[in-house]
Amino acid sequence: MSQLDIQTTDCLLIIDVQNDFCTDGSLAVPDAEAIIPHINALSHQYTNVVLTQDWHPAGHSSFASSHADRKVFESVKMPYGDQTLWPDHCVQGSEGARFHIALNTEAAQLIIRKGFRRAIDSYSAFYENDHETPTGLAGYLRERGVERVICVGLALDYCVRYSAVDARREGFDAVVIEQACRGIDIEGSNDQARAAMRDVGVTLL
Ligand code: VGL
Ligand code: ZN
Repeated sequence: MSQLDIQTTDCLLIIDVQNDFCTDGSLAVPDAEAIIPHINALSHQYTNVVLTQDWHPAGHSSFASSHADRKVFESVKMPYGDQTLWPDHCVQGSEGARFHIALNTEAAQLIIRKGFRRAIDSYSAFYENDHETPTGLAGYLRERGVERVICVGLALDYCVRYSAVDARREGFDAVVIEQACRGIDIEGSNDQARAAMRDVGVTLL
């Protein structure tokens, strides 16, 4: 299946299309900009459109620079579980945190900011990385009558993956349009993400 039968009860969830995840950004995802024309074309077709924005305070605990003797992409134990350490990225108010200039943001009704608490990261648009603290998105979507979440954006293996899995956990149907996503792909993480999403009934297109 390459085309979706779009419903008014769908929500297009556009995840983290921000400068720091694009070329020359601090956590650049390979070929990230290639997805933007696809996403812009999609955003005109959906009644409900939500953007997410990774939004960290300076010195965030997910930054390798916040930990003595730790390197980027190493994993550390946090009270809420294992946490991968990242280059500083998407710092609140910075150029890197802004949406990419080519992304059409006009169709969006809501922007969910996440990762704004210093001590905890948030990959998913629904829950922080403790998998307990909600962002409020599930309630918003339910009140709006949304039944299915269509996920696109960055990065396939982190924020897209956890958002799609949590959409299923919250009882929504979930679809990931792969041509409108790109992954970081650390040690096979793209394939792990695909398997994890399929396991919980996410449709990968
Ligand atoms: C993301 C790593 C750290 C993402 C955000 O948007 O996938 N990945 N922060
Ligand atoms: Zn982040």
